[in-house]
Amino acid sequence: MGMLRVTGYALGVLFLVAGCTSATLKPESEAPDVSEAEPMVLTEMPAKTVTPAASSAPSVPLVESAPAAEPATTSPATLPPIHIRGPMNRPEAYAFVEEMARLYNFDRVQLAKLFSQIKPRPKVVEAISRPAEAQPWHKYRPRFIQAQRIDKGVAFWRANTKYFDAAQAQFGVPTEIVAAILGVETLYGKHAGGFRVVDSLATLGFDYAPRAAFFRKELQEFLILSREQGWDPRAIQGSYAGAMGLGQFMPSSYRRFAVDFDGDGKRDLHRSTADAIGSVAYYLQQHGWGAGAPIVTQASTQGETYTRFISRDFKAETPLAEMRDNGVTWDATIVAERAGLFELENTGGKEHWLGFPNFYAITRYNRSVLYSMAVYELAQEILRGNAVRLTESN
Ligand SMILES: [Ca+2]
Repeated sequence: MGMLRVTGYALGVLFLVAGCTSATLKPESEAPDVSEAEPMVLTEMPAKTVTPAASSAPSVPLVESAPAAEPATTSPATLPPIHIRGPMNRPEAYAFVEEMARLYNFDRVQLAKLFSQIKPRPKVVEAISRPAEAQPWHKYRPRFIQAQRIDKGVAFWRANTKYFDAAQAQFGVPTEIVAAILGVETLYGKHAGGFRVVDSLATLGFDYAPRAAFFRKELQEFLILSREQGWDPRAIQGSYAGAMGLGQFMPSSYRRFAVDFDGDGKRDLHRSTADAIGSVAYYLQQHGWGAGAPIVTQASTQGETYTRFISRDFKAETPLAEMRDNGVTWDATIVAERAGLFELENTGGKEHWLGFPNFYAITRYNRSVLYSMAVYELAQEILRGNAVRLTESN
């Protein structure tokens, strides 16, 4: 989740660069014609077709290093060969499909058809290689703390009060925080991403070595999620990194944290605003959000020993007494036991801030203090904007 979206403009470019190689690597005479128009809902194989390997293969070989053998030799002898056409006709893709069949009982012939329709997108590798979080705070901040995002946030709050109130009551997460996350992620659903999730995840899983294991795991999760939800996996869109819906949930998070908050029996983060609101609140609660607890506050520092608390990997685990003993001071009215210290490069120079466990919970959404700070500040602006509207309407 997080900054995982690009403009629709980029999409046209990607179609042009997609898949124009390796069409002739495999004999195609036995492969059935692949129709993109034909509906595809992933099905589970009857249990008896599962090979004995299923019960003894807990470890999942997801890393790029070991090249898989040709499909004819990886397929158990009792199963007919499968054929993947087009750019995904490569050993790692065959190995992935066989593994999905073995571990999760997918129909390998059906998955081979799906893989024949995957269009790798080299642009998503470029996009993920230059994250917004590489900027200093004073350049990052204006991307999200803007009048349009604040005004739309206030309107979004007022249009969905019923669900925000219910989410706050049930999960303890304030409305403005949930609204700000949806605002930062997708401008309240306006920019939920125009990439086919299966294309993005396959591209990153097979052609982006630094995080190949992560994205192959997400591709697995996406296929399982598609089967659980009854989706045609080719019809699901998301960000260039495979994040879906108003709150930009990655497939694994969708499976674990999406909730049906409007009671229609479906967990629909693409179309249901209520489900998105409830799911973001539930996600934060499950990552340690404490109702009414502090989030973040600016601090002052003296001396040098406080620098030991600053690390790239933010955690809110240092006892505040220890902070105080090392020259850190802050708003004395705040009641908390532990926090993490981080720095922001602002226009006036370096600032120090204390993030509490609730701030840490926001970083579980996107592991960046810049991201979490943007969420916090946008939330405060939405809160103020809503208060003004309430005053005006009375
Ligand atoms: Ca629902």
